[in-house]
Amino acid sequence: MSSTTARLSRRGLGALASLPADPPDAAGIVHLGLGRFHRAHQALYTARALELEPGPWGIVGVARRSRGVVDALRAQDGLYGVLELAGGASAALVVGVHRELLVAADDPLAVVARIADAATRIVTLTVTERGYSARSATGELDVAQVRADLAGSAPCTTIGLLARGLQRRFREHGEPLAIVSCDNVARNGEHVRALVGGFVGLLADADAAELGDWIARSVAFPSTMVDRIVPATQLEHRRRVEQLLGLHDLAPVAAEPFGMWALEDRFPGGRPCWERAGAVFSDEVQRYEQLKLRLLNATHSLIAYLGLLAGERTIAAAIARPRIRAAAEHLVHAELRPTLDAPAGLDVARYVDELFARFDNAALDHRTATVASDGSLKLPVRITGAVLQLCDRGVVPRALALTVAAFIRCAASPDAYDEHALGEICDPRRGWLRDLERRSRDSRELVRAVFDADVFAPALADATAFVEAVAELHAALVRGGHRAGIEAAIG
Ligand code: CS2
Repeated sequence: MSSTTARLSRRGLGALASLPADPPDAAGIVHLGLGRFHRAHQALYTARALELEPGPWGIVGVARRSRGVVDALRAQDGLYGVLELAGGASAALVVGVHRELLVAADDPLAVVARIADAATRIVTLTVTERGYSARSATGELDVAQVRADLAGSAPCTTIGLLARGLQRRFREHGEPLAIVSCDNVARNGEHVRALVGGFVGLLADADAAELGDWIARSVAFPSTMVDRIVPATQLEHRRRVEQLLGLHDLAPVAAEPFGMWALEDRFPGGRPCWERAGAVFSDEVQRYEQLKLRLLNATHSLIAYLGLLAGERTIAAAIARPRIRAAAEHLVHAELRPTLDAPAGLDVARYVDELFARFDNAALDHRTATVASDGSLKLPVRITGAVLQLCDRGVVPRALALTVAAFIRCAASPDAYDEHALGEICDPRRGWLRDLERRSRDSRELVRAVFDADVFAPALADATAFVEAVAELHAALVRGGHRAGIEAAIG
């Protein structure tokens, strides 16, 4: 990349247009989690909506810890490029919808103050499955993770920041607010409501009960389904953005052209006209969410784990292997589709065709190790409902069992795939899984121990036939790698 190219900035934009054209003059939205997904999804929907209908909706972007992205965006007047990659074609646009940028770890009380500010009407979140301080098996608040926030005044967890921000809001003026999770968590609105409620219920403050009542009356937690594949930004993506913009961008994001956002329309303080930017307001968000978490995310996980075992670095390369494709198609058509109630008007067959074309998008360079990371938090959300539904009908879903077996194989066994070439999987349970594998005599013992721990819901541990299928398929993966696993699962 050329070091002589001018830096992206409002002044340097020249003939390039940014979206929206004018910098936001108010900040009605606080967003926690300034990662790539936010920048390529809600921030872009907001920028497009503002372009079509101006309003008091700039974003205060809050990174949890990462000073890098905040420094980069500050240096560029909040601007960044979004690179859309469609097969051979690519296009870049400049987005500038952030009005202020903060790092929560450096200045938690400023974040609390912004959430409490009467001008803030919406708080959105993309903090990943990890960011909710919840137990994966039950979804309940993991009190150990928020203990310091319960005791102190400068919170360091998302739930602590939200609860302390609401407390101050309640004490200062009591204006209503919407808190909107945009993470891949089932019934994400309800989930955050319960976690914030759990935190407030443990506060020792004299007004804690009144605060709880006020939250019930004045804070909405609409559920949402978010969708857009946003890979880690690779050097090639950066080069392309620089070529297309003619400016050097320190914080570009690359994304597929596809995007989808379904939300419940409960915004007591108002909202941008996101529907004009393509979002869908619906009473069937749970159906959208289920469809997406199962068809896209569960299948993504299967492709990622089998891909690692097959030595593939990217999702597109993994799904290009006929056996892996067959396993993914079996999972989608034979196991997941029969568990879904599609939202009215959504053509599932078309969605699935488009889904496989999205997985095939090689320009994204979407890494298998990225999708495979945090499986101990992702898989419970992605597979549990479908497995239980199918087991209730007397069917043992073998491709879902293969997904879990391949996760355990990749995360627990140091020799399962070439970490050096393909990248390490990050997972909060990785050390524990490795230790468990060392101590287990065989696949059966290992898999049983995983289900008996608090990773998956207890109901899954009771689905004996499913657990046995996972153990059998894990043994096949150990014996003959991904081929033997797929063969044993679907023939
Ligand atoms: C992926 C998701 O990394 C993963 O686990 O399955 O990030 C996926 O790309 C998005 O949910 C797509 O909307």
